[in-house]
Amino acid sequence: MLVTKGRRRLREGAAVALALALSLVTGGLAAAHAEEDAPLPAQEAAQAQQATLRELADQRGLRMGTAVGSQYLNQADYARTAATEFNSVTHENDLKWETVQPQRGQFNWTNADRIVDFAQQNDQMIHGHTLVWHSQLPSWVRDGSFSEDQLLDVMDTHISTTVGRYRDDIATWDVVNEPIGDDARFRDSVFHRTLGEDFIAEAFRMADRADPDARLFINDYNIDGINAKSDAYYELVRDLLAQGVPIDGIGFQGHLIAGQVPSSIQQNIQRFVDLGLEVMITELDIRIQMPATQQKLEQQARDYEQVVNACYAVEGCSGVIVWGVTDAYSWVPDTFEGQGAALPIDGNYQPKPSYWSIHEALGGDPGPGPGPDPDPTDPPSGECEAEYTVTNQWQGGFQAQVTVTAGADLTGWTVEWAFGGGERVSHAWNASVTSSGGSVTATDAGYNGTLSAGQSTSFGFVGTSSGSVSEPELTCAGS
Ligand code: 9MR
Repeated sequence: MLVTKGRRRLREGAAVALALALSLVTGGLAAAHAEEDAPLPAQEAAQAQQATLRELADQRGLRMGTAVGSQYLNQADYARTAATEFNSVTHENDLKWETVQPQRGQFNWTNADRIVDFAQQNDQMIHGHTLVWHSQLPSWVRDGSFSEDQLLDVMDTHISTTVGRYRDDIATWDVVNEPIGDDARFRDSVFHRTLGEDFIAEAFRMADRADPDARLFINDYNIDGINAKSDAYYELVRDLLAQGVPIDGIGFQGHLIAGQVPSSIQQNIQRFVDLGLEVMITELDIRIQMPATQQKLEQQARDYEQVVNACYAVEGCSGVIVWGVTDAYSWVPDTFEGQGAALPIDGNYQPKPSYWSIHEALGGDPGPGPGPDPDPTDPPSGECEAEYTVTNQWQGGFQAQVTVTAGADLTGWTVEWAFGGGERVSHAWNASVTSSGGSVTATDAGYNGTLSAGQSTSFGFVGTSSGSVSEPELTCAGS
């Protein structure tokens, strides 16, 4: 592995956001904060207090980001939701070449700065998007008829000025975006036509010179699962690393379709991590053929859960960025006729089932559904109950999730089981897991130990199997 630069994980400030306001389940996300001071009956208030996605992600040191448009930041619901639910922002369009340098040498930072200021006011990370891309490229570059040296100079000016300006503000960058097409070959662009594939290495070197501390990513769509295009990226980044090119990560954009999440996503993340790269899901949305029925929204929730769990299961996948704050402003309906509802938060800032499946995957409450009934008037009869679900399976391995529901107010819990078919836990999250042979003991991870009667939390793990994968009997004890 040839990653030579220091790894800059989450920014300190953004990871310490535990004092953020709590949101209310019932009133929607933004409305919740507007009503923060309104009196509530005690029991209702206890039920209503939920950690935000941001708080849960901060507790686990993960990125939970969103794409943001500067034109919406003056809307209170939008700004409040972007700030409270996410610990990272990405400029959806405002940092692209055509916006920042529409004419040669004329830089305009107005909209880009608004988002940087917003992120700083809210102690959020920024994932910089994007420096070299064939699209949203001004015509003076696209049609410029530059020589090799001239184009390198044009790229260097753009990259060094942009990265240099935000050197203290932006810690991770999509340096090159979408250089390979769905045919798994280099995409035609002014950069590739003029410089060949070397334009990629050159762009990374330029960004590294402008900010040697920044973590530099290559980014694309349709590379979430193992396929010809992600294979081409695997070869490409392996070559770049072998040449000593300063590349730190790969972004899987994750523009997906409900019901069609690639089953190999976790293995695919793992193989890039094994090369020494950081993986991030950079632009997640999962679109639905409209109208969005409850059934489709629940399918979408399972899909979000699959993607985020695939990331959380691999050490080296640093988190997830969803491509928009609310369905109201998603790019999807404008691009795919008849499709939409692709984000976890709807057009009225209400949490959707997919919001809750992410919430649960992060160790929070599963919300009103899908998942076990969280109705606190009907808690299990003992101290707690645990439900075991195999969420993914492949040759030699599987992934499982266990949901613990409290029957009484608890300050900690322990779940035990014995595997019947030679399975073993290899890597767990949201619980501390010890094994002796096939006997497993899982205790809460501290932050998810306190549950009131009827409340649930989940943990998960990746396991190995030598044959069948069974669903064992669980016992759950509280403290
Ligand atoms: O969401 C962006 C949309 O508003 C723009 O019109 C579009 C222009 O190409 O770009 C969208 O964002 C893209 C991102 O920058 C790169 N990956 C694909 C995203 C969706 O098209």
